[in-house]
Amino acid sequence: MNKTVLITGATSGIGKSTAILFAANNYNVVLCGRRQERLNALKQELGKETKVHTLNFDVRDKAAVFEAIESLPSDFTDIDILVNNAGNAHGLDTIDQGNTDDWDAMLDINVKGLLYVSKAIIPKMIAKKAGHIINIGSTAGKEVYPKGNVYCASKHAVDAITKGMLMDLNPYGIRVGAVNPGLVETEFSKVRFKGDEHKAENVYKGFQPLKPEDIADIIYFVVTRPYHVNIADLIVMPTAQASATIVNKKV
Ligand code: NDP
Ligand code: 8X3
Repeated sequence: MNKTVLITGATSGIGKSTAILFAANNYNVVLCGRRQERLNALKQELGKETKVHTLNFDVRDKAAVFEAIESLPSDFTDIDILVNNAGNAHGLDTIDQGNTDDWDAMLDINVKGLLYVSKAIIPKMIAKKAGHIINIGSTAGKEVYPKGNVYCASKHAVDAITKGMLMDLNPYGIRVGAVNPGLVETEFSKVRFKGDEHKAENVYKGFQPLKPEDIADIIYFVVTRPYHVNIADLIVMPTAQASATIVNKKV
């Protein structure tokens, strides 16, 4: 029987590439996000290859998260793999200049949203004593960079939550790990800079950033190791990047 993967933030970037790769490998896929047109389009595309279900909810909305997971049709309730990927940076400001709505968004989406989705799915994994949770952290969860303050805090929280999940779910044979990317060219910077395409493009100029497909490949690798192998933590950066602030740009 095909395994089922639920991916949050599947309408764009890393989540979308991950959905495409898992569908191509015959996993049943649950696509989550808020942009319905994108969910529909991806369902149409991937539905040619595998079973696909879409869930439209905002991870910040606790009730909506639980309702959405409860609404899964029987073909999709048995979730083998959860990819907690939904998230973004909002703004890039010094702590004194930071916008409190941006702070709320980052902590509510990247931290609390990840917790709500996990809380809705973990009991099902505990009941069957099986499952695999991949949290998408960041190099921003391993180090702090200027003006990154609250985004870095949110990803440090993901790092801590991943470690806690690993410990707490250990008795049930559930695998838990984080994939922590450096600079990946997605809509991430467009969201961070509130639609300013010029600022967003500049982030990835002068070097070869990671592509979302690179991260999807790694997630797929992590998931397809033999059961006794759990990749608990993994950092991946473009070759041109050595840390959050050291990028070998040729411009
Ligand atoms: P994108 O902006 O391309 O994708 C973000 C995804 O998250 C979208 O599918 C979006 O869907 C979803 N999302 C955002 N907010 C919400 C919300 N409130 N409720 C539900 N879904 C939401 O960025 P990436 O693919 O780059 O980001 C994916 C993850 O990777 C994030 O956790 C990010 O922090 C992390 N990351 C990214 C890096 C990068 O350089 N790009 C590096 C390291 C980590 P929709 O808008 O339809 O809801
Ligand atoms: C995304 C990578 O360096 O923009 O998490 O914070 S960075």
